[in-house]
Amino acid sequence: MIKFENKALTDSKLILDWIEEMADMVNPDKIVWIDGSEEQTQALKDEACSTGELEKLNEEILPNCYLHRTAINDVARVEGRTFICTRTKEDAGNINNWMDPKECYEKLSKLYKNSYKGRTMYVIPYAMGQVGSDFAKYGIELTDSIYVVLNMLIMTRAGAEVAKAMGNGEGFIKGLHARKDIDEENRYICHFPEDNTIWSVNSGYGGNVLLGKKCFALRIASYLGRKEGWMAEHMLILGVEYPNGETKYISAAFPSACGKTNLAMLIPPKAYTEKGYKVWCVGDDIAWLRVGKDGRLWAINPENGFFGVAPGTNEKSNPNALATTMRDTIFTNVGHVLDDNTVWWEGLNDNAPDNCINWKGEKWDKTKYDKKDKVNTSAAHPNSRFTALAKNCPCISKEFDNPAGVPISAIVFGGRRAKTAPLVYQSFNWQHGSFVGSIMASETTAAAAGAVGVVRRDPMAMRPFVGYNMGDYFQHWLDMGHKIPNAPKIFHVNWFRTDDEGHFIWPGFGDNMRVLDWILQRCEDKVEARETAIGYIPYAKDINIDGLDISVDTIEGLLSVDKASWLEDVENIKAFYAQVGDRVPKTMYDELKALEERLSK
Ligand code: OXD
Ligand code: MN
Repeated sequence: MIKFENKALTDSKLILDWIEEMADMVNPDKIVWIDGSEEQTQALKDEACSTGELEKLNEEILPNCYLHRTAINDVARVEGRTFICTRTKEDAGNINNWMDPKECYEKLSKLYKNSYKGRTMYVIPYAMGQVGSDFAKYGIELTDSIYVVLNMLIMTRAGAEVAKAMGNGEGFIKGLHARKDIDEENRYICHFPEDNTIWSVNSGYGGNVLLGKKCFALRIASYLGRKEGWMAEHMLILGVEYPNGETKYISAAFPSACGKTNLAMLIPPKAYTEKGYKVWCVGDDIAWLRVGKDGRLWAINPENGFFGVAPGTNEKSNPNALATTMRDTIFTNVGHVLDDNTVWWEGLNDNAPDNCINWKGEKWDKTKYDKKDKVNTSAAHPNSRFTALAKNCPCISKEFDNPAGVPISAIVFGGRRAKTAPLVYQSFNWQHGSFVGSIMASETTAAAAGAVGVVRRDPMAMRPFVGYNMGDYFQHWLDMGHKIPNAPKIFHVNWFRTDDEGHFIWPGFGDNMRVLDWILQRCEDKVEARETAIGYIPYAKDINIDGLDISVDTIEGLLSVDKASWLEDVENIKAFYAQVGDRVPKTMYDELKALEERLSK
């Protein structure tokens, strides 16, 4: 019989047998259930501080905030080490790494063997979605890391209540994480969608080890969504409140480094706030979408917190995110300001501290900072993070906890394109909108290593997160269109068009509200649009530029469609579809052909 340090939170045989099986393999000294209580959470924080895993920050300035540093070789998600282990390779598809499940279980079992020796196994029962709602799904993560426990307590609803809601455990997601040696060569993030299982080993970095997030809420959930007729998407959800108090909801998918968290927490420009417009954040990263009884698409944010990128977050770019991090937050790999025991990151303000420990744990020399070598010269790692509670966000929507979710009026796709994509366009219908999502792309920036301006296709911003064959995922989007009588309209935006000197033309940030305004007007047939080869484009006069130092001519330019560069893009899309392989639906090829024909006219 398995022995726990504290009272087991379930008597489900299914769950207890599985824990026993895992414990037999990893061989922990102790097994502790995470109940979510204040007392247990505080005791774990104290323990982590005593071992150096966490450092307590200034209680007056940053109450209940902590700092953690990961290993230097373990600072980001690792797509190359992430596997989808379906029985056949075809079911994982060409875009995913695949391993045979049997082979993978065997390989990882060897790595896990006795890996918890001398350590504690923490058992975290957690929910993605509001406990008890139709959307909610449950999981248990076993981990040997207090950092993981404390992050999961922010990012998910976790603890005794959840264990109770899990009942006999039917269908729960089985997650096993072991820090082991943080050995890159033996780092694996493996998903077994056919077994509801996630195994992660040799990492301690958030995206690889907070198994509720990318692993469950996107990879496993996308697989379940296809099977069960719903969608798990890499989307923010926001609500635009009108002066009359009515709120309309938008979900939006962007690849990383396109300002998703900023858009989710947008503060509208004066021209709007003066009239009484407000924007509310429901989620900044993941949306689960289901067809409601009313035939509309309803969305929840299955998470409970934000795992946001710190650098670049400041009073101007995202005051709401900054305010969210001022309490109850775990900072990872940011600079540690010794004078007042606070944190600092590049782009927080102009006061780079003199007396600072960098993300590697070394004394930081701010005079050596080199924009071209941020990883080695900055105080904070470029991918340093804050883990913060959604409920601490000043603009969190009152619907955040609503188990029914919010009805979505518009789905927005976006990418970072210097020239090709206009500021905004609307797809002709759901099928064409799905095609628009499937051809999403971003150009690499000077900030990333490698060539600048290389187009990376990232369908629906889900390239690293679809838990099955990307071609089948496209088909699932098309199929969903037939199941949503009152479907959202689908749009594409691009905040990143540049002039000939490479400067961004559109101001972005809060001014993106002006584009959301047009989008919502289109959803209600309140504004006309111009039909073009790629979709419906606004008349320049219909983008509100009140208070903006931009002319209607500039907007006209931002909305222009250069057919030659689009035709070039068509070739790139053909190559990408070929790479996705033979499960790309014929309908998508038909849409591509139709686009090419319209462009060639
Ligand atoms: C994230 C990501 O951390 O998309 O949200 O990488
Ligand atoms: Mn993300």
